Amino acid sequence: MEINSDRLWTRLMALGEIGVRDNGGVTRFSFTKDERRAKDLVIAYMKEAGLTVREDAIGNIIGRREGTDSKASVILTGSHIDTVPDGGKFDGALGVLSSIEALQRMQELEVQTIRPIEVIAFTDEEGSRFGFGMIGSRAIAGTLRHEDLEHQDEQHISIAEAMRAAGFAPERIGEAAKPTHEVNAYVELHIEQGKVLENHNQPVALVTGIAGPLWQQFTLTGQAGHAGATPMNMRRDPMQAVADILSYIYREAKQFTNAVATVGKFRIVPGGVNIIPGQVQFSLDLRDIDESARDLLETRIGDYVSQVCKKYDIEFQIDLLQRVAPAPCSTDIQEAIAHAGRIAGLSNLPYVVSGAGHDGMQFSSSWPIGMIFVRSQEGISHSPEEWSSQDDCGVGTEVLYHTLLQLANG
Ligand code: HGY
Ligand code: MN
Ligand code: MN
Repeated sequence: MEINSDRLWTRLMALGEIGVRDNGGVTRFSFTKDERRAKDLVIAYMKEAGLTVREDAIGNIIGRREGTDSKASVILTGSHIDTVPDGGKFDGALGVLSSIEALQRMQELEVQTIRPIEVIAFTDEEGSRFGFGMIGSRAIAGTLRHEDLEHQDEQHISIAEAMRAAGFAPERIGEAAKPTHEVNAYVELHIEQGKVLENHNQPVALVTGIAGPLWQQFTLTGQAGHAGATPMNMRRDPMQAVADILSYIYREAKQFTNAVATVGKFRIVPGGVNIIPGQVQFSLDLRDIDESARDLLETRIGDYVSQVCKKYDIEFQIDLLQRVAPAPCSTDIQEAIAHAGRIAGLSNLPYVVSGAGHDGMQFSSSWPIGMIFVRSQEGISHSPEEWSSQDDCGVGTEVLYHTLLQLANG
């Protein structure tokens, strides 16, 4: 094995300690002190790897290794180091640290590549704090709009305000964009976050495509009232509508082959045991690798919400938080990953569709993208129990190393 899996593992565990909570979950939201500490640790690792390091206008950390042809377009790799609330140590972090490890080994083995390679730790892939994600990769793709920075967190702080407080100038986000001709390809190593690899008893897979997430926020408003003194037939209780809507969402999503629907955030106002809710707010995350199927499910849910709210005399509002198209992975890069797998001693890597979203989706219309998956224990992720073995992380990084060599010399 070319890569140093002990060093990779030590770094993974060290990064995983930043933002860790009593229950073992990791919480590192963008533009917070914990994220800054994590970024500074990643910068130190990039420097140890001999990379030239810079932080761009949106806070992406970029470590660059030069190639022999200074005019050649760059190979990008990396992932994110922000997390969901109470997340794991591997989601995103493994992609950043495995990329650094691969480049550090090239440096130590004095391996030259024609193309330069850049490792990027993208800002805010998860969207956990502001409900709008992948802002670092959107900025690199040149698709992040100034109005996107108006999304607010639960303390009503906008992305732009949080950026300013962290020392960034929101008006300069355009400077982070990479012109399409400057980039040759993007490849990312990530944990699978599902059970396909475990079911195949395989450590590594290659990804054929990434399902597109659609995030909405529903706000239903009725009339708050006394829980004891208000007869059932004299209420405008939004919770009664929500009860019908939630069972419709789960029933309808199951009619589709690959669609998934998740209600992950829920808020009741004013929120008291003896108060009929005045307002109920909930999030909806819809995904499918088939965009038309996902959008059909979205339409059906919207129509149903309208009918139910009419029935219970409830006002409703549906806010779009983010809509990301599903992204195909390049077949050339898939072949390079399959070849790298054989070099690493893995024949017949399983082909997997990613249900989870990733930064590479922001690039799929600008340059070819590819992804390598590493097995997740019991398919668990976005949880303190998220885990991948050192061996699997090592062999995944070995596959990334040989993939990067092929792409950077192609
Ligand atoms: O939501 C996702 O799929 C990813 O974890 N951001
Ligand atoms: Mn995630
Ligand atoms: Mn991730």
